[in-house]
Amino acid sequence: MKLYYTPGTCALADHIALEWIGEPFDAQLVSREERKQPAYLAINPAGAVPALIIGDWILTQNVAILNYLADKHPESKLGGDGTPESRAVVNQWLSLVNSDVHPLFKVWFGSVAFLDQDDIDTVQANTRVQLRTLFERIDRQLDGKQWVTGTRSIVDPYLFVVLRWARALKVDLKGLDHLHAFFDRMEADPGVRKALEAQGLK
Ligand SMILES: N[C@@H](CCC(=O)N[C@@H](CS)C(=O)NCC(=O)O)C(=O)O
Repeated sequence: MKLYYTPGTCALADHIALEWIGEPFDAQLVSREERKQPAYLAINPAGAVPALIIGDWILTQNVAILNYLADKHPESKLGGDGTPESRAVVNQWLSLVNSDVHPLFKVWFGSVAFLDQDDIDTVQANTRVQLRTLFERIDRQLDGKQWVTGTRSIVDPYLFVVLRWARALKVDLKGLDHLHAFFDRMEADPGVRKALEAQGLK
């Protein structure tokens, strides 16, 4: 099994999940430039990471990969406790991170490519507000919990990744103490540390 990643991207979520699961895998670094080259486009025509190769099967899209890993390893309980309800809750929060939080960063970075500075400032200010609102919701969910759904799941590494981005961009996370405590716990987690070190981020 081979995971294609660019350091610090959303592929870090899969990297952490693989460390938690403990199945042997190769981590293959792909640079920004390499993502646009024919060799990588043959793996993922979108030129994006993550991509997971299992034998001669290629799987792309972060939530598909995370769900596949959880389903392949039910003993990890990263997809819930086996009930449809717990699975639905995992997917509910996974969707929030993947479909609501993550795309705001695409807007943030994408704006730089085609807008003038005034418009970039407006877009980014608006994006900060929307991110704050979403992180407030996740902070409330984490009240009294170590993990987003109550037990460790594939949601947590993806949340950790977008939180790293938010902190790097100095999104206002003031007072979101459950979120900060979650981030600190994740940073101290052995599997997370191993993935961060492997990606040269520690
Ligand atoms: N919908 C894709 C998006 C993946 C994605 O946005 N990957 C980013 C890194 S976090 C990337 O490789 N972007 C490069 C590009 O799209 O050109 C997924 O969820 O896997």
